[in-house]
Order: sequence, then structure tokens, then C-alpha cells
Amino acid sequence: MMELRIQLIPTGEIILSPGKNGENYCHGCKPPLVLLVPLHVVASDGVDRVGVQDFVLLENFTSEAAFIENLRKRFKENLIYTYIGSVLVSVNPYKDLEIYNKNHMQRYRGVNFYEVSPHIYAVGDNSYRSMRTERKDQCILISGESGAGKTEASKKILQYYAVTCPASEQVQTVKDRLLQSNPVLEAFGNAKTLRNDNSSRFGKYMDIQFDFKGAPVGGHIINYLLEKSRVVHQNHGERNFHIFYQLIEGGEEDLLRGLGLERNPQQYQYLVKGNCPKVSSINDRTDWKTVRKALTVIGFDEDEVEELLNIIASVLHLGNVQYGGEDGVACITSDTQIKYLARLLGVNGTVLTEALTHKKIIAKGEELMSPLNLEQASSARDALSKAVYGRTFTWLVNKINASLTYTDDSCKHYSVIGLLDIYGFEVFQHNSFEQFCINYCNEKLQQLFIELTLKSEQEEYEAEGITWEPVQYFNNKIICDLVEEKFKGIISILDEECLRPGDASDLTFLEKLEDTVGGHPHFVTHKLADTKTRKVMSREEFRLLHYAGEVNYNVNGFLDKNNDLLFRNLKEVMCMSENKILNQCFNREELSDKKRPETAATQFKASLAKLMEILMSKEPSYVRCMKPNDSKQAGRFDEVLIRHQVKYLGLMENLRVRRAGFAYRRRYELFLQRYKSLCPDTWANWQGKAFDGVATLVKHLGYKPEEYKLGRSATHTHTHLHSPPGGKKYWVWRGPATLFATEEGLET
Ligand code: AD9
Ligand code: MG
Repeated sequence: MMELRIQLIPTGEIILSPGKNGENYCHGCKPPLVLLVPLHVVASDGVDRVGVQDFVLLENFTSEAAFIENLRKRFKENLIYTYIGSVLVSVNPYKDLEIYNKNHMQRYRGVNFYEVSPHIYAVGDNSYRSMRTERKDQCILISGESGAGKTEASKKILQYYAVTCPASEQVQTVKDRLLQSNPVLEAFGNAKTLRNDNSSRFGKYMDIQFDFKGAPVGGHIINYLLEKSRVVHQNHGERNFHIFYQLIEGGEEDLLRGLGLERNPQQYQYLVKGNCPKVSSINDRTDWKTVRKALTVIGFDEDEVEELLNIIASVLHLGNVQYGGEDGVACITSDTQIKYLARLLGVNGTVLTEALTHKKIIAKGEELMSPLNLEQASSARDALSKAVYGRTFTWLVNKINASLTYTDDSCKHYSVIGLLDIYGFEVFQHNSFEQFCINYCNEKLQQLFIELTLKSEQEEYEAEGITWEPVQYFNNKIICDLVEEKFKGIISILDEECLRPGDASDLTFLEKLEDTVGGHPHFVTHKLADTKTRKVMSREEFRLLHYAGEVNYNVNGFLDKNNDLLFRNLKEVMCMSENKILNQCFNREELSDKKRPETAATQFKASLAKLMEILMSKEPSYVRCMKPNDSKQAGRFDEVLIRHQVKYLGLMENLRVRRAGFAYRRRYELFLQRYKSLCPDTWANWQGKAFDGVATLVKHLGYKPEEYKLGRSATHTHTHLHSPPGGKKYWVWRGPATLFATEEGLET
């Protein structure tokens, strides 16, 4: 066995002998001033195989090559987690590692961040302890491109809370429901893409609510823009949402017979487009069993499950509705599907047939049914499938939320930890409206990261009057503005074309973009491109130079997808449905609403703005996920791909700011309250100002002036995202000299 020598490095963090529950007060005894952390493990032959577990300890911290080498070394040793201060960097191992069992969970419970090796559990535990000790809501933001491991990370955190938090019988039910919401939402909202076999096709923000004892007592999920177009179309090598295959592969004979389904996905038009019915990493049959069980745990009764499955089967039948007809007038060629649909949806078959082939128009106060041509009828059918599936998905989220609602009135005040797991940045050969929205969302998250870590950190030093050498970073605000600015942003221009009567089309949208944002440094079209770029762009595309890379978007379908319209008569049919779920999804009020509904992109923009507000009101922690290769292979570390991610995730800038910065900061009152017992002058009731108390305390502890800084006093009015309520801010700054005291403090 290889012998390891562990070097212990003091971090400079003041820790009072941590207790089991994270309550680390210890009266009477003199606690250690520095925490010794096993940060650097060297084999007995002197070869450093595992690198440093916090990048701030890298000797050559400005070198990208050294950064990547450290990641590579650790990845080869299955050490997929590394810190940049409090930010966790994670590299997807693409294999199961033995680091997620209950023993591991216990190891991280109530233990300070730097005391144990980096882990997703440490992030979860740190947020949990901050929430409990400081009574501040937390959020954990997990970012990274598609397939980097965000969803897995968020599930691991949830499992950690489920296992380690206190539980009563009632709490156990909540824990079970929180956990079981995952397989259900993944079945309906995830799909196999070229980037990821279990790709999230919706964004998810989940609040976990904790009572004053720290037990999870409720939850709430907000979902963002489901990629509905997948219901009717999949690119080659991709699949529709998992639930369709699970039902067909796993559903019992009787069930399938009742739903009129055959056990063969190839029979269904909506499942054949990607030519990929089976995926080696997915077992639809066992997943079906998991989902069925999960629905029961969440509280679905048999009737609701039946109605839900009736809807899923109906979507497949709708996809098989075929049109024929002469003189361009569409008619349905066989009434087999209509019979199933009428029964499963509880609607009148004749009315449904008419609605699938006609459009209701109102002329001179009179209602007329105008026949659709083949193309129009197919897109009306697809619009119905998308609407039915999309609204059912939202219903499902609401249903889960109802089952997670905190009902105990005895304690209305709870604290929250939010988990954000949203679709990652993605680039395909063909990118459409969906990729545009997904990548815009990732720009917003990157912007938030910049605001909260890079920009705000530097502004804070300036405001606090602390000498500081600014670090350069790329601020992607310019790209967010390009997409979302009022009047001149891409979304505004798209909406304008959607509302313009007459000859508006996807191509006129492209022309308008060229006229309005043609000169923008992050925008290119075929017409505006240099010769080299022109070769790789079609005339129907625009290219955005995202923070994470260049993406060409094909404008085909942008207007339709943004309008997201469903003919009125199809809505009317759905309003008459006897299916109780659909009845809640389609209501008559929307029929009488004369106002045009907001476009998909504008709704998405508004929901992202709200999300940013939610996240900014909480104390954030970051997990930055990376993908080691594009072939989903274990053990392969593609340096080019990693370098690209290190660059666009801004990890080098993050490290530089962190290295130069002051890692530990607290408001004076909190700091004093927590550590006053370390000094005889502050031990008892300190009567003076908190600032003076802290100054006395740190002097007594023997800290040298260069090791900490005291921020400006209460007079300064600089508002900040993290400002405590009341606007007064007192900070204690701990200096880099202590944090990086690597040489003197070495013990072997
Ligand atoms: V997307 O933006 O939703 O397309 P994610 O969510 O970033 O993407 P996901 O968590 O789904 O990626 O991870 C992709 C796959 O990588 C998983 O299905 C696992 O097979 C694999 N993975 C990710 N993280 C881990 C891990 N910690 N351990 C083992 C992992 N395998
Ligand atoms: Mg995901």
C-alpha cells in the first residue's frame, strides 16, 4: 500500500473546537486558533499525485496550465471535487464513485468546510449550518454545460439533507416526497439528447423549507420553460421525454390495452423522429417502476394516475393522427386515433375532429369554421400536443408543490435553502429557439455569478476602504443586454415581428436583427460575417458570441415558437374535457380573455428576472460543474474541453480574486457574539461598540495588522447585495497573509 504523508496547513480560520452539531462553542477551555486541515497529500516517494484540494494553495496560481494540471491529477485519482475558496469545482467522473454513502454523509455533518476533503456534501452542510446559525436563507447555484453533472449534484445535496437532518414521522414524509419528486419530474421533463442521456429539458428551482429545529418540513418548486417542441420533434440520436418510453416498455399489459398502446415505440410518430428508441444507459422498464412508486409516495391516488397516463397516451395517439385530403383541404384519414382520443380525453370525437381540421374565425360578428390545409392542420395538431403536455407538466409541478406544502401552523417561520438546477449551456449542429432561451438563461446565471463574486467582491473592498489591486474579468452583461434590452434587444425585436400583421416571417425577423443589432460585437449573420465565418453559417442563421462560446441559431420556427399559439377551437375542446387534470389545465376564463398572451420569450425573460431576485435575496454558494469529455466516458480527461470550460466559467478570475482577497468576513456584532469568549475583556458582557470589541478581541488573539482588516464603520452607505437589513454594515476582514500561510505553519 502506498504510504501517504499529509501536510497540515493552518487556514487561519478561527474555530472553536467544532461540536457534533456544528455548535462549536466551548466554554472554559482554550480553543485552537487555527484549524489544521489536511490539504496536501504527498506520497512517500515524494510525488504529488493528488494536487491541492483548494486552488488558492496552488503555488503558481495565475497559471491556467497549473490549474488544469491540478484538476487532471485529482481527476485521475477519482478526486472530482476541488475548491476555489468556498466555490466547489466538480468534474463529472462518468462512473459511480464510493463517496456518496451514509458514512460519507456523516463525515461531513456539522464539520467545518476546510476540515474535510472537498465534497458536494460539504457545500450542502455549509449552507445548512449558515442557515441555522445566521438565520439567513441560502441558495446553492449549480452551473455548467449540458452533461456536466448539475442534476446529479442537486440530487446528492437533497439526499444529504434527507439523511442527515433531524426527522420526526411527519418530516420523514416530507423527506420522502422531496426525494421522490425527482424521478417524477425527470420522467416528464428530462430526455436523451446528444449531450446527455438524462438531459434536463426544463429549469428547476427548489426551495427546501426547514423549521427552527433544522428539520425539512416542506418544499416548493418553480419550473422554467419546458422544451415542449421535443414532444413533436426530436433531432437524430435524441429521444422524446422519458415517460413515453417508460410507459410503453414498463406499463402492464392491461394498462397498455386500456390506453390503446402497443409495446413498441417505433409505432408512434412522436417517438421515431430521433431514431433512438433505446439508450444503453437507461432502463425504461425499471424506471417505470420507480416512477409509479414515486407518484404514490407524492400522494397521487389511482384516479389521478389514470388520468395522467390517459394524457400521456393521448399525446402519442395525437401524433399518429394522419391527414390526407384534396384541394389542399385537410381531413383525417382514419378515425382509429380519434376514437382513442375521445375516450381518453373525455371529449366528443366529432368536435375534436372538426377542431383538428378547421380554424374558427369571427367575421362580422359571426363565427365561421375555415378549413385548414395539410400543413396548417399538422401544425394545429402538434400545437395541441405541445399545449397538452406542457400544461400537464406545470400541473404536475403544482401537484408536487401541494404535497410539499408546509401545513404545521405552530411554526410559521421557516428558513430556506434553494437549489437551482437549470439546463446547461448547449451547442448543437442545429440550434433553434430552445437553445437560444437555454443559453440566454445561462448568460443570466453567469451574470449573477459575476455580480455576486467578482464584481461585488471588488466593489466591496473599494467601499470598505481596503487597498486592493483590481482583477480583470470578462463581464457578460453586454450579451445579456443584447438579448433582453427593451426595444433594441433580440427578444423585443422578435416580439415585434410576432405582433406585426402582414408579411412578418422568420426571415424578416433576421433582417430586422441585422438592422438593429448588426453592429453589436457579439452578433454576426451570414451577411455581416467575414469570409471565414460565412463558410460555416447559413443565410438563415444568426450567431451569438456567448460567454461560453459561439452559437449559430437557425431562425426557422422562431416566430411560431415564440407565439406559441393554440387555435381557439382546440382550446374550447380541451375546456370541455372530462379529464380532471386537463380540466384544470384549460379553463374557460382564458377563452374570454381578449388580451394577447405574452410571448414565450417574454414570459421566460420575466421568470428569469424573478429568479434573479429570489437568488439575490439569499446567501449563495456555488458549484461549478465541468464535463471531462464529449463522449460520456469514464477516465478520459480532454484537456482542450476542460480548458474551454475553465475559461468561460471564469475560474481563473475567480481564483485571482479569491487569492488576493479576504476569505473570512463577518459583521462585527456576529463576530463578537461568536468569539467573545476567547478574550477576558470581551468574555462577559461587552458594553462598548461592537467594532471596538472586535478590535480588542483580535489584538488579544495576537493577529498581526496585515492579517486582518477592519472595514469602514456604519457611516458608509454603499448598498450591496449582501447588505444585512437596516443598511448598517460592519465587517471584519481576515487577511491573505493568514489564509495563505503555507510555509511557516507546515507540519508534517
Ligand atoms: V443538463 O444541462 O440537464 O443536459 P447536467 O444536469 O449538468 O446536464 P447530469 O447531472 O444529468 O448533467 O449528468 C449527466 C450524467 O453524468 C449523469 O446521468 C451521470 O451518468 C453522470 N454523472 C454526473 N455526475 C456524476 C457523479 N457525481 N457521479 C457519477 C455522474 N456520475
Ligand atoms: Mg440536468
